[in-house]
Amino acid sequence: MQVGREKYCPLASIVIFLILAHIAISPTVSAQNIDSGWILLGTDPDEGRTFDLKQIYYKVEGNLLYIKIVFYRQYTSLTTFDIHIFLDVDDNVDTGYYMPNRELGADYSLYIGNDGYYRYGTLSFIWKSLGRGWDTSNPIFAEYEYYSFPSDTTIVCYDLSKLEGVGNRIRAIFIDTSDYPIYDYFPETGNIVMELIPEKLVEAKGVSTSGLAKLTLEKDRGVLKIYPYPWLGDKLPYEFEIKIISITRTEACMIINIQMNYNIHGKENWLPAIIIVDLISNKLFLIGPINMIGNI
Ligand SMILES: [Ca+2]
Ligand SMILES: [Ca+2]
Repeated sequence: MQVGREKYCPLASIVIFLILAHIAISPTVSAQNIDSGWILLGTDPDEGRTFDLKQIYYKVEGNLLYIKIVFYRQYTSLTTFDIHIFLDVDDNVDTGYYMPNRELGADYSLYIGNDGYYRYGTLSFIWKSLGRGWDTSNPIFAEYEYYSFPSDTTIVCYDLSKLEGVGNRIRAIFIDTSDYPIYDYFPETGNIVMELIPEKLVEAKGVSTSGLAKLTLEKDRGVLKIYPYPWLGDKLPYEFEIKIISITRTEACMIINIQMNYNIHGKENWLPAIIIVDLISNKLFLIGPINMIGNI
């Protein structure tokens, strides 16, 4: 495929400056916005334990991971229930605390209830894995915690940027240890996955330096279509493949480093580019071999 020669657009640097300035002054979303957006990880049967895991939910907002646990029976104090959650944040069984038969290498463990109350006077905390043991000298604390007496629900929220090695998904095992030594596990076997990045990342329509543009990004790849002849509608677009290299998320924006196949005469020619998604104004900016401004 042949494409026209692109000119470097100095507007791009101005756009980056304006976006970064905007990000710096954007207010953050309240961490206490806990009423919507939950994803149900699963429902566990009532196995007759004192509280007993019933439903586990999670959601991701920017760098914040929320976890909500619902019991079959209500608790009336923090000293009576005790939840342990093992988190494989790099999705790599070879790093962290190895859990046999679970295909899980737990890089962190999250404690909710009795352990938090007695050790730190909090609802919850996280310890990092040292391989065989845990780094008890550097606990990580929640950004937001919810409990109530009596209640069948508890919520914790952690800043993922405080954890090392976080990738696109977290594998986890939830254990209600309140009836020690008889445990209630979720899931019963294997592990459960919390996806941090949705399958469909973002879609935008707008204008580029070569015509109308449509950008579609999935979790690790995407495509940019340029329509140089608007009178043909969506016919005969130029298509550029995209590989997603890294995604940095905040409450206000996503900064996505990509490689774009700027193919000339049918030869592969991968070049770096950057996409900035302004989540406040729902605008998208692509700065690379082809520039684009669009609405998401
Ligand atoms: Ca259960
Ligand atoms: Ca791991």
